[in-house]
Amino acid sequence: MIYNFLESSEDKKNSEIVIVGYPFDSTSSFRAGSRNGPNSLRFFSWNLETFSNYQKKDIHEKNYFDMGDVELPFGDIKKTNSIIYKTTKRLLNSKKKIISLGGEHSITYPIIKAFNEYYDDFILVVFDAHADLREEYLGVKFSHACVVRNCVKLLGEKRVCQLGIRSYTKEEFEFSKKLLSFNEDINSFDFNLIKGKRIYISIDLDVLDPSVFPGTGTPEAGGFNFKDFINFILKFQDNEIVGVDLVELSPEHDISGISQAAAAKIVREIILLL
Ligand SMILES: [Mn+2]
Repeated sequence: MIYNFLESSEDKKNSEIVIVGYPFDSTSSFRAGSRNGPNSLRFFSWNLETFSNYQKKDIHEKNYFDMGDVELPFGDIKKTNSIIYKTTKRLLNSKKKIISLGGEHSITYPIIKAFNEYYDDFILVVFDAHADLREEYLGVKFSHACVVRNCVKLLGEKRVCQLGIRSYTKEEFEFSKKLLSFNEDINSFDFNLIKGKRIYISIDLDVLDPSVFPGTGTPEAGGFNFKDFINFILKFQDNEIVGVDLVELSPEHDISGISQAAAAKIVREIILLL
């Protein structure tokens, strides 16, 4: 049984928001499995109310359409990136706001490439436990371990913020000093840096603490609890959010379902923020 996201509209043409899944996990450096992320998130979304207890609004106030997962050639990162890029371009050209579900974090690069051709001024805000600032990983330039470095090449250093980061090499740490912001402790993030700016938000769900989000390939101790994370992203409600992706949910690493439930609830809040 394949689900769509909670009570999704059937009308793609008139929907302002489109949810799309990219079930790709072929460069995962530790434990693969995020290809099953989008559908498990959809399944768990049916356990949610459409009304947000945080924002006191119902997602039916928005018109959102879940177009399902895009078929991808697993094992071919180049072709996969090209398909993700073209899909994103097509959705942007039809004026959709896009929530992209991974899959692994590598999917963010072709998405950002398309967004950067459509909007030339947004700030990329990345939540992650890992810096992902490597030039290459095991010889693979488009690995999920390099995704933010590749985005910096597209956007420039001063259009990238990283939040919640607690795992990096010495080289990545040195490089991070060039970015607009790089914070392990989110309380030190200066919201003035993005005041009045358009933002794109990329959420690697391993930014959450493994005790609340064990269902991911590369868990890293010392992260956000769920409520702090939701409260933090709600602070972006005054910014124009041009797009969002959620990546690295690997459901087979969490038989309890708490990770899937957390991820689905974050998507509900994101729909209301867009
Ligand atoms: Mn990560």
